Amino acid sequence: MASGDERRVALITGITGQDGSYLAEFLLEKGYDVHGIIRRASSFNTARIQHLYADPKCHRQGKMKLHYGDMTDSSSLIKVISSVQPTEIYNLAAQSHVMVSFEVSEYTAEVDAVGTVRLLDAIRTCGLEKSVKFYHASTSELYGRVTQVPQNEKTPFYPRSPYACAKLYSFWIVVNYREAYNMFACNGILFNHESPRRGENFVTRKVTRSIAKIHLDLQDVLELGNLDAKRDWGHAKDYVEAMWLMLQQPTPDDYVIATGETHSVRDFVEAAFRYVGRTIKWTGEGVNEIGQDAETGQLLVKVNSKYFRPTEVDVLLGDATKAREKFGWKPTVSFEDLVKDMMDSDLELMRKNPNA
Ligand code: NDP
Ligand code: GDR
Repeated sequence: MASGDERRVALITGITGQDGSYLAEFLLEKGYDVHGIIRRASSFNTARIQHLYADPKCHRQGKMKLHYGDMTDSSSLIKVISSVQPTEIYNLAAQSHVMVSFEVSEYTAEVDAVGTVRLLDAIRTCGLEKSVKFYHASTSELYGRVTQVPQNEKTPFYPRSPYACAKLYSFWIVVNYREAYNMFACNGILFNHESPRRGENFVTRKVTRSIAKIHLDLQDVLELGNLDAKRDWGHAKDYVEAMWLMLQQPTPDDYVIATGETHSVRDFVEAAFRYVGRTIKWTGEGVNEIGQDAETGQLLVKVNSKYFRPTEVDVLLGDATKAREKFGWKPTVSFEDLVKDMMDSDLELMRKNPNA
């Protein structure tokens, strides 16, 4: 595509995921034609974008189109890129669960590491490397065993999981293709971001789902792993805007996106219980720790060693000064409001469908 192309055509890998769904909404709102790559699955995997697909403005007028493909299949990536001729590509597809990456380490590397270079090479095969703008979903997990708090773009990496090792490769291949082929390619080093659309087995969503169920007498106890891990949790809606902003800058670069606040898993649990009017009293230590209702003594939280990771990331706290100074990005949703948004959504979900 010639430079000076005025079309606004985005291709999103991972469009069915938490971030992909918010990003698709955001780009459609901005007037983009949005294309997404979806995987074949034995049951529907488009729940998060169903509302967009059903919207006549998006689907029937051709503003949003889905294409089958897979990050492990170069030919599908080439076919989609060649037919869509995107002006921006957002690479969000990944096996994104850190704990699961210890179980399926080779597959995680295939998708999260080799998948990225497949996609970059597909862009080159289609002759779009001079025109397309490329965003890659990098991660605070790269900081792993913490050497510096807070973490910024200059903090050394020390990955602590097969997921983080795969994402480390992707980070550097994006930098390398930027330097080698002059591609407009950016890494967004995003710290944890959550929402009512967060996958059910990430800790925040697991907590809000379980507490909603406990509140409605649909579940007895919440079982968790390491309560002392600390994360810098923001809202996914804020973070997809940062992805887009990176691609609107005059030159490509890598940016940390974070709130600049950190909270432990324990803090999150306490805040979510507080939202439904309960205070937790903790007793015991390590795998023997429990959380009880401070008034009634009811057992509410148990630690289960099966949720502990072989190697843990203890504390993440991001410094997003560069993104703020370069393009004015800052988070709009506080920790308490994030908890509220997720709790409200899960309470409503469980009231409507107790088996959810
Ligand atoms: P999700 O797990 O919600 O979504 C992942 C997406 O990738 C899904 O659409 C999934 O499809 C797709 N996918 C997985 N494997 C493949 C494959 N082999 N081929 C094609 N598509 C595939 O992740 P998030 O939305 O939370 O995160 C988006 C990206 O950002 C990921 O790369 C993640 O690693 C990264 N990231 C996330 C952070 C966060 O806090 N959320 C922080 C930093 C980085 P399906 O629906 O079919 O499973
Ligand atoms: P994380 O998110 O590993 O930071 O990766 P997750 O929510 O899975 O874990 C956060 C912390 O909570 C602790 N924890 C538990 N985690 C889960 N999933 N389930 C539990 O029962 C539990 N109990 C305690 C974990 O040990 C950990 O310390 C997320 C993903 O979105 C990645 O794709 C992304 O790159 C990073 O965030 C930034």
